[in-house]
Amino acid sequence: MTDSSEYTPPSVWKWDKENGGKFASINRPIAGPTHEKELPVGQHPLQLYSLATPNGVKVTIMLEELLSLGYSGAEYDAWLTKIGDGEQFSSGFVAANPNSKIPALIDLSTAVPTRVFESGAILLYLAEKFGAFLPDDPAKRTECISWLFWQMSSAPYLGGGFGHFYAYAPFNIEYAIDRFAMEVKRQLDVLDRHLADHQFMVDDEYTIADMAIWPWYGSVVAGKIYGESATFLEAHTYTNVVRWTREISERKAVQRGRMVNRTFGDDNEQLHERHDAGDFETKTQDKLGPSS
Ligand SMILES: N[C@@H](CCC(=O)N[C@@H](CS)C(=O)NCC(=O)O)C(=O)O
Repeated sequence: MTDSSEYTPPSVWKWDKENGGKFASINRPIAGPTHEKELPVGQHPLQLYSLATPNGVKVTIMLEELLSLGYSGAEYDAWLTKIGDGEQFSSGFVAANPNSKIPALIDLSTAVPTRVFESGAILLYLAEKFGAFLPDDPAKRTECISWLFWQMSSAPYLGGGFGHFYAYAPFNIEYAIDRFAMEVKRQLDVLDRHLADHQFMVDDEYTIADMAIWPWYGSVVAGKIYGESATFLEAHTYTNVVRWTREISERKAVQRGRMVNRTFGDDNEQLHERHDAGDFETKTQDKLGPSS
């Protein structure tokens, strides 16, 4: 590996397994399983295989929101997928998601089990299955889906672009950080202008669009991801995003959802696996101890 200013690409790219990047041990240029292992299956209709990254949290928030509305069919087992250990490359996980990324959902309540992958697709699937958090009115529904797709296509610039080069790359590349900081600030401004006269992404209706956007952009303005990035991006200046972030953070289902499959942060906020609503009271890491 060389400093970016010295690098001339060869005519054909070759895989350098030791490229020094934070995720070098799991990144590969090929798909498919690396080992045979079935996924565990619990008692509930919905089986979730995930981790509490922003993409994972979208789904656990949705499930907790559905349960808080009384949809018992949304009961779920949340199994921890340790992506740092390559668990997303097991044969069972690849059968659930050929893209080997969390989150992956299997719905056992259908005649034949239904697999759903891609967090946006999972939100849409659950919203349609339960008839919740997706407006019925055609214009509002379209607005909701537009914002959902906006998030899915925009966040890779925030995570894989800005976050990677600002916080994870083995050395700082000014060009890359500049390029992606500019784009993330533009995206924050898109949200800020919209939220100036909308309580939520779709008027005053809290929907799957908020659940998709909050874990990423709410984390930035709350200073929860990528080190000092909130200061670097002057996140506090996006006051409407800050207001919306705070409002969503106060929801009980959101507070529960962000704890599920969480393996970092305070022990009392880490619920590695969730198999029952009571687990929030009895199975967080502060209750189980560090080795569990
Ligand atoms: N577009 C996908 C992205 C999912 C994704 O990137 N998941 C990451 C964690 S946030 C992952 O599983 N990474 C493991 C890997 O890349 O091997 C979604 O929204 O579901």
